[in-house]
Amino acid sequence: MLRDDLQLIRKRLEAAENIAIFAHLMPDGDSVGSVLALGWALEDAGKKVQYIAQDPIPERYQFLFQFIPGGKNPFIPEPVGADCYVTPDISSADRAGAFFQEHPEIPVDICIDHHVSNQGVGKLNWIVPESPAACEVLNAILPELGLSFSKRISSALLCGIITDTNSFSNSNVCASSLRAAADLIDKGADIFYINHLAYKEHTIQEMDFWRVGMTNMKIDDGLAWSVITKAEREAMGIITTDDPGFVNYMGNTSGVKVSVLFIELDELTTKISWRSLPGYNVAEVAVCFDGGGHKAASGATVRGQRMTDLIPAVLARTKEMITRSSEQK
Ligand SMILES: [Mn+2]
Repeated sequence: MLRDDLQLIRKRLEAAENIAIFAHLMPDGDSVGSVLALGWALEDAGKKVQYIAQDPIPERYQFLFQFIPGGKNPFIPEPVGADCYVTPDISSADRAGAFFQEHPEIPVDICIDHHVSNQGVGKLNWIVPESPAACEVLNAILPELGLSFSKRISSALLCGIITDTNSFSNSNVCASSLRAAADLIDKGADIFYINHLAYKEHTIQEMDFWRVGMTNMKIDDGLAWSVITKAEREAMGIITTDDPGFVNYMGNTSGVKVSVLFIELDELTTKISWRSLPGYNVAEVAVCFDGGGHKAASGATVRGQRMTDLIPAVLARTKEMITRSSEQK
């Protein structure tokens, strides 16, 4: 990746008039934050922007909509008549939803990302795998794209950095993340407020999710894992398929190197999340199940198998990685 690529991205954005920016499926704080921040910066530069999300925006990130006049959710499921397609925080085109499969004639023009598994989703790509958040990547390049900051842009970027780093506690947090956060505070972002709403605060239903997750949790030789079934989610009245941070919490158990959470979405679809301590690469396990992500935080959505059939295979692969990595130490 050359610095020149940023100039090409800048020129492509400058040439566009109507830009569609995609959140990923099951959007998280980094996805919502990066889409809104880039969109708002482009609107400030006079562009028409379409905010695209196939899945609903979780309520915890909707506080960012207060920065929109009228406070209305700007996300729509599909773009209409855009002339430039941008995917921040998206490691493969299908993570944007069905749109690019249904419209093979439409390319992703620009991808700005931080996933190590990203092979280059866009015609133009700016991928910084060592960065803990797409919002941190965007924070670093906005000036070079000829775009400027505002209070709301800074707030959206800080939301993404806080949520993707678990409030600056992940192993991938580096000095640059803290410098980025400090700059964003200087530019008007309220760190207490954003941290509280986007990260710390949990609904009663989410607390229920943790309670059921704790009840189902098993600890097995450096591995903590748990399951939330569809029936349990329905009994709790949980509509979203989001994990409200429980997989991270399991990883705080003494002696645990890797935590895995299985969420049954329906009879034949399971969402898997992995978290790990440094030295244990869960991305390589996630890839075996058509997932992806980072060394310390990965995910996969497996279709066509019952969760009960899938769990032993996932645990075996994960344990194999733990054993191999422990031997290398
Ligand atoms: Mn991200």
